[in-house]
Amino acid sequence: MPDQRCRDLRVEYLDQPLGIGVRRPRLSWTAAGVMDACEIEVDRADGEPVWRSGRITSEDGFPAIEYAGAALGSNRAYRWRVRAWLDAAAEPTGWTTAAFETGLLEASDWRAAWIRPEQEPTALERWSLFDWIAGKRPDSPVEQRLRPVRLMRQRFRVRDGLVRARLYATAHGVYTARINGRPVGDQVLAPGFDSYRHRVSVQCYDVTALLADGDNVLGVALADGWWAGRIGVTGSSAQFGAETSATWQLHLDHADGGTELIVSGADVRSAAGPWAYADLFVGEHYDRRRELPGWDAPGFDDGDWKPVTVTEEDTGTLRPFTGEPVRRVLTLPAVTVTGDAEAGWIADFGQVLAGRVRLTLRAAGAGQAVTIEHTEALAADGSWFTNITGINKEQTDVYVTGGPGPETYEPEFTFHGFRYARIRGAVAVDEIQAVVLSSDIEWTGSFQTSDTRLDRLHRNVVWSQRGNFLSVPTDCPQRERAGWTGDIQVFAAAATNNAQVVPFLNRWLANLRADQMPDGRIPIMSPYTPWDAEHAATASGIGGIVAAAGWSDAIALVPWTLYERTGDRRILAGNLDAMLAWIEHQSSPGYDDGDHFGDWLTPSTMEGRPLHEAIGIAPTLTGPVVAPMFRAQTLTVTARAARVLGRTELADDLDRRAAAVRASFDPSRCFDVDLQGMYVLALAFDMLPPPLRTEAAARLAALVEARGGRLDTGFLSVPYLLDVLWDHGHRDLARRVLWQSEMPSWLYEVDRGATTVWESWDAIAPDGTVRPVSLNHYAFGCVDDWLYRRVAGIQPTSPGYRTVTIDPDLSCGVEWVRAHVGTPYGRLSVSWRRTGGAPEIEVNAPPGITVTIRPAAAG
Ligand code: RAM
Repeated sequence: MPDQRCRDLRVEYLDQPLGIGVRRPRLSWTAAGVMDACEIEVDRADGEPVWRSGRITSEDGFPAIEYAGAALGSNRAYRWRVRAWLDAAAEPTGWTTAAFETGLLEASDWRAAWIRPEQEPTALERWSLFDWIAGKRPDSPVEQRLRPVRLMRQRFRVRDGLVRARLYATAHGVYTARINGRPVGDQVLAPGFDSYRHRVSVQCYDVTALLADGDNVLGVALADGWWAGRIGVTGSSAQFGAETSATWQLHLDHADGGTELIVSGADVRSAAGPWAYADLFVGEHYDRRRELPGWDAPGFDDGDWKPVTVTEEDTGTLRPFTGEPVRRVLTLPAVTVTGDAEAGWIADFGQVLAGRVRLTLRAAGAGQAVTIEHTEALAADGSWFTNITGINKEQTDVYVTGGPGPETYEPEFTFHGFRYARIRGAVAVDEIQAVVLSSDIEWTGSFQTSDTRLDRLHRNVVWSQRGNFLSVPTDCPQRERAGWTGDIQVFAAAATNNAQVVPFLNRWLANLRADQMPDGRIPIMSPYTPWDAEHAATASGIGGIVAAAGWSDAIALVPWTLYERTGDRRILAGNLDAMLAWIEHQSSPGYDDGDHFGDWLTPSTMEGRPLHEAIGIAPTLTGPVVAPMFRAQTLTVTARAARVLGRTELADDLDRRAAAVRASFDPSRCFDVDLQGMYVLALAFDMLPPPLRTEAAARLAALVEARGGRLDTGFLSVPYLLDVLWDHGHRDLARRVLWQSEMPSWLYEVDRGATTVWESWDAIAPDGTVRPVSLNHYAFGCVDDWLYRRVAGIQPTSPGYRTVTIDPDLSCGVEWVRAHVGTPYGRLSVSWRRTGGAPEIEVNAPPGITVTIRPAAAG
């Protein structure tokens, strides 16, 4: 008898998480058969039972249950176990056990104060979009404008009999914490990026093994990060505050039942350390000679360190961190190193990525400066060139050697978007690696075909997802690094195939809701900084946009996508009010004709024009058309959400409003603008009366043909292009667009050696000229969803893959495909092969999923 027990136990989608902040966590697993019922038991770690579910059935038959026992306490460890009744068997399976821990759930749990190490405030640098376009730059060098990372040190005693210790810590800034000389965990850039005015994530670390009986030291290094450093579209500094601070509390549990709390307070002392400065955008400057050995351990003399100031900063914004932290997820060796000591060594890591360089080097002695610059592309002739424009986007690290002999350096408080690094300095470099940083999400999908170009396209999308799922979903990891709502709106579906993105996107959605304005506006970026708001208020045109069609609609479309792929209604429930408030703003007079980004970066509107001029055309031309279309779509999607949540009257009302928007939509708007994207969206969002649909589809096909089978869609329409062509009988054209290798097209990028998805199709021109745009933007990578759905053929037909149609396009131009996705029931894999004779399709579906196999007819 095979082991039938439940596997892959998860709490809030995570494997044995610490410090969760949810009072009724979602417990889930995979089952070895169709689950008729299940039973769950949850105990405190000391054995005290808190929940006995008895035999229960789960909502919709998913192997997932929301905790419904006694209230969970703060900072508690729990064990839980589950067994299931499968395939109509009379007896349940055996039990499977896992664990989780809660964080600090109540505001009153936070006893510690915010403390501020002695510091000069960050230089206030406030730039506008206009300054960027005008090419303005700060007039003093970085060394004069940036300031040292602060070190903080707290001594405390631990009595014997310690059994469990949890450190809760966070910062207005970014920090690393160490106890007795050892790091408290492997997270980087904690606490991550949040809309700090509203919420600041608190990390929870298991530090039991780091503590000793008697004297202990907690050391915290604190840098500017997203709080005070240069960030965002404008590269302005101090967007949340000009001074950094931190707060922490260490909970100690003893064998005798006693507990103790060590909190950040006036006893902490501070000093500057080896970092002359550290900034997420500019880079960091580390001087090994200025290290203070032993500063984070007992026995160090901190007599000349300065006291810290206890501040009145709000602790009411603190929230337990949810999701996966940013970690070093991969290390890549340099593929080639060229150049010489004088001009600099250029390392090529063979891959555009987000992260930083780790160097092992030797110098003749102390005090040798080494600079590390970063770029995503070299010029056509192979010479050094940087594609990233903007203010404060230097991406340059400086390391000063500490002595002869090998030393290893990796920056700590910065990251860069790059493929190449140039290293200059009078040193011998023994080893060069790229350390890849990303939110450490669980990668649950794969896609492979007989065609290496299609595979490369898929891998490029995965790499862009990796590089831009870095604390929040960003547009790009080198230039703005901002949580642009439109970018994730178009990419969310593709993202779900590759990875379990719910925890990551749930935290971002919490930020997005927090950023929603009292009048219902959902900002174009989240986290939205106070400077973003101030800047928008004084700017005009694109720079003055606060909320926009297709961007702000992320509040409805992203949760809906997550629901479709997971069946988790809580995602809808948690966002419904925010959707409704957004709808009210969207319905206000003048919305459609306000400023929007429109079908952003539509290729034909950009051709032959300088970039700064070209980007304004699609917004003006297409903004007033896409606005009512997204208004209708968001009403429809919100109606669906309301219906799922049992709010039938509300759903009916929203449906009526959606129908009214569609009825009043003037189809001639699409025909007047006459761009592919307008027809695509009008058809995808059902904006046209039946007779005009065929006409619009025919016009779309004619436009694609007229451009030689090339797409001419911008950000908002590109996710729907291939589906719309396919659904309206233009299957061959959809295939042609996918396989197109002339610019603009996905495979053009692949043929030009792309290793990530580009912001703009012409980022590298046919003659090799590199344009000053990002090479790592996942938005156009939304086509990856088509690869899974149509090339592999995995099409969820009900929420959470309860029913799936396997409907691959066997005429898509490849001989075989192998793909899999993670579903709430477990891994669903499909492979098909076509070699002359009858096609073979193999599907491996976990129990609980109903699969229909229906390969698309050729044509
Ligand atoms: C660009 C960003 C992003 C886009 C906005 C409108 O600068 O990189 O991709 O959403 O502008």
